[in-house]
Amino acid sequence: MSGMPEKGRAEVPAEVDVAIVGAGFAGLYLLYLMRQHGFSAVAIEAAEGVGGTWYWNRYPGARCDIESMEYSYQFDKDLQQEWTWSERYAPQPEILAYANHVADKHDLRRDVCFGRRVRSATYDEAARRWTLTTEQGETVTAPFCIMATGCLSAPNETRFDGEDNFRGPIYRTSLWPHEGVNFTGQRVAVIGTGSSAIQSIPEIAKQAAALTVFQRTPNYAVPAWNHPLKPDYAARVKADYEGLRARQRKAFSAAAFRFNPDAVATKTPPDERKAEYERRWAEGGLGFLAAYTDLMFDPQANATAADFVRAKIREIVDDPKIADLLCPTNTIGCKRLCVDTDYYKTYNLPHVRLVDVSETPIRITGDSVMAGGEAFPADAIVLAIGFDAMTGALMRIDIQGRAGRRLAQKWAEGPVSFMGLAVEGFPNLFTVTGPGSPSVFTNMLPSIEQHCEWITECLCGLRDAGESEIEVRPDAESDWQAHHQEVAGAHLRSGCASWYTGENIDGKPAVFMPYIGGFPRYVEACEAVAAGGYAEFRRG
Ligand code: FAD
Ligand code: N01
Repeated sequence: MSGMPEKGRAEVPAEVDVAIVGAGFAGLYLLYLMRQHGFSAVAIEAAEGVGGTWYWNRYPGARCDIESMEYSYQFDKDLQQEWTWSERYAPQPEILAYANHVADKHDLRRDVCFGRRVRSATYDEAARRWTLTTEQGETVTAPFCIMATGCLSAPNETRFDGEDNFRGPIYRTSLWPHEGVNFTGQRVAVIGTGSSAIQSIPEIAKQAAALTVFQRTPNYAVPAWNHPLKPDYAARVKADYEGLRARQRKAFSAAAFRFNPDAVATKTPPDERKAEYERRWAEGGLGFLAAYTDLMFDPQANATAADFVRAKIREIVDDPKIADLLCPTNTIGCKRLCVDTDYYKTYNLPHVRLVDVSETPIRITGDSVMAGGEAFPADAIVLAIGFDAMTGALMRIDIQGRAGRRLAQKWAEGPVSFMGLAVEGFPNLFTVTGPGSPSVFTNMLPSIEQHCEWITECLCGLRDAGESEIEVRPDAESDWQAHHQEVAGAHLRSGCASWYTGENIDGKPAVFMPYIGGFPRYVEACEAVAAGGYAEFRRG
């Protein structure tokens, strides 16, 4: 089922109550909620199937790095009980199968128009309606529009000098061929060393005759220790799924990592601290950074964790020069921490090479990748160069709000929004996990569910009040923006160039985009807005 075009709604309807863009986990849940609450809705999706991230990112080794029992919907309690995850971290095909299962179970596909990319969305102030137009020229109008377009769905479109001359195939991890790729016997070049590269490199190395990895900046990775999920563990979780979900809700990142709420790295004796890092390393996963409360606030504390991981890299990698190259020097956790399976070990293989491109840009010729004046022959190239994150998918749609004002103009200096949910000047438009919300700093499934439910409640409230328009007030938006930037300033995560700041994309303004105040604090703020009758919004 996962690779096949799926049957959806054949025609884009002329009118609905709610027009949704995207049919990933957010779009699917929105469709479900709209139906439950008596709104007609359609989701317009560029892909030929549901699943979003998990539809597009089919590269070898792709899997989640939030444990599968947690990286799942909680709105359907039966689904929670009936679905069986096979591994601690579910592989991409299984997550895609899960998205398809949800779509089938709730008969959602009949309201998804697949294979249509929304090109523009325009608000008609007099009619109080949005008109969405697809690349094929179809249109749908609706009083409300919800962008469920994803934080990591717009591939980085950087073009390398000479790319068009290359005679072999060039693959992108974010647009991987559905039929898969067999690299057996080939010389493969991988560009990038972020999470996608770190997951795919060990798998590609298993097939390729020669693998050359081009690294601009090394990344920290902690082991996944992925394993088949033990049935008794799954049964224990299922016996008290509500308990796990409650722990998630209270957790900073909406994932039930083992937090040490009172532990401070700089006040812990070095031996004890090392023992704690060893325990976390042995457990595996992103919970490594939950060891101490000061790790992401105090550079000295952070350095203790960074030193520990660097020592591990040096232990694993045989060649000290390669180990040096692989050791990051920046703050650990500043860029997204990666979770790996045999990543560092892969560099001990005789047919795997690491090339430092931190000083010289890459150039591509007919049969090679050039770096530092040297040619590295390749039969195939894999671009693992990431995404135009958080704003990319939105900015690729020509969104025009009140008085023809464009979102691209409003966000020319970086995104400004109210809690990543609404934007002043764009009435009746909502964004799911938009910039200014915790989104990518959390287990995304609970964040997505929380946004979809908040938006639904808001729409129901409007309908009950006989109102047809809602728009966030400028002062509420700027207050949130100020709070968002203030919180960011205190956090080490905002201190380096990354896709969180947009600096991975040439010309993109450097603004720290996701909200780093934590999931519980954010949810509380959202609930206060609803409880206060949406005083932050103009309604009518
Ligand atoms: P998406 O899944 O991105 O779906 C958005 C959909 O909108 C896409 O299908 C896209 O085609 C469609 N779309 C966008 N623009 C248009 C348009 N103009 N017209 C029509 N359709 C459009 N998060 C975690 O919490 N844990 C993880 O372990 C994790 N692993 C990840 C691994 C990878 C490789 C990546 C890339 C991301 C990962 N994420 C993870 C983040 C992941 O994106 C979210 O968890 C989640 O899948 C997002 O769901 P979504 O529905 O919001 O967006
Ligand atoms: O992208 P990235 P990603 N020349 O931006 C390099 C999620 N995710 O797809 O760091 C040379 O992290 C770039 O170098 P630099 C997760 O949230 C999760 O890997 O900019 N190199 C970097 O090394 C993640 O954070 C999983 O110097 C160039 C790499 O390409 C997010 O998605 C798996 C270059 C891009 O890394 C994005 O991850 C996958 C150039 N011109 C993704 N341009 C899980 O494990 C870019 N690079 C769950």
